[in-house]
Amino acid sequence: MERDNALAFIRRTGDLLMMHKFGVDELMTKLRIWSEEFDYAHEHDPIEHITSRIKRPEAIAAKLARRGLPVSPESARENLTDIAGVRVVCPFVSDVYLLRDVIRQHEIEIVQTKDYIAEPKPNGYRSLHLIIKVPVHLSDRTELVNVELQLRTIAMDFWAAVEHELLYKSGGEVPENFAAELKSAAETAAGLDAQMASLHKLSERTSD
Ligand code: 0O2
Repeated sequence: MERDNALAFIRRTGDLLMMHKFGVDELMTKLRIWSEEFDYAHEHDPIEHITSRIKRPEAIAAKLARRGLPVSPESARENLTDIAGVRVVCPFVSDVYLLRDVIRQHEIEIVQTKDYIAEPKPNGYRSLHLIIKVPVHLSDRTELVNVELQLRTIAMDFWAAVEHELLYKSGGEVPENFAAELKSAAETAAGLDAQMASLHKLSERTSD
């Protein structure tokens, strides 16, 4: 995209970005309430930590251009579902699905589910990805905002963060057995999750 068009696009994305920021704010509030409530009522907090990001206008424009779509805020609203992203990191795999069920219970529409825990990506990446419609209550109307919610365990998050760092640093040039080593590390992380789940069950039984 030439420079003038890029600048015009960035100037026109204000409303779009603000609405997605509100979507993230609403979802973060809900998640923080559930976190405190579970901790208080069940003595177990299913949320270890939460992060969020709003896609930068340059990244939005680049993604639309890559897909051969019109580069405009209207096109971004219509075609992209990951402008707002929230990542929830949980102690246990069971917490990931517990939070998914809480979302369902609240009748927050889940428009897409990618369960990379049940079916990891070929490189070993594991996480549960949901695209949800978060209601944002404005002063005169309610808008539904798409948010990409990624739910994963601490072990999955550790693997994903390091894999991202390694691939980013290597600029795509990776040694021959790199992919196999990374996949093996992902399997080790999955093993750790399974071990932690057993310990969790054991500790629940002993505290009954
Ligand atoms: P960022 O900066 O995290 O947003 P799509 O986004 O729909 O065009 P895709 O791959 O079908 O593409 O979406 P998917 O599978 O839901 O994954 C999107 C996001 O998941 C990525 O966002 C990453 O955050 C994360 N992700 C997916 N696969 C991997 C992986 O192999 N390794 C790591 N570390 N993260 C992954 P973005 O847009 O890449 O970046």
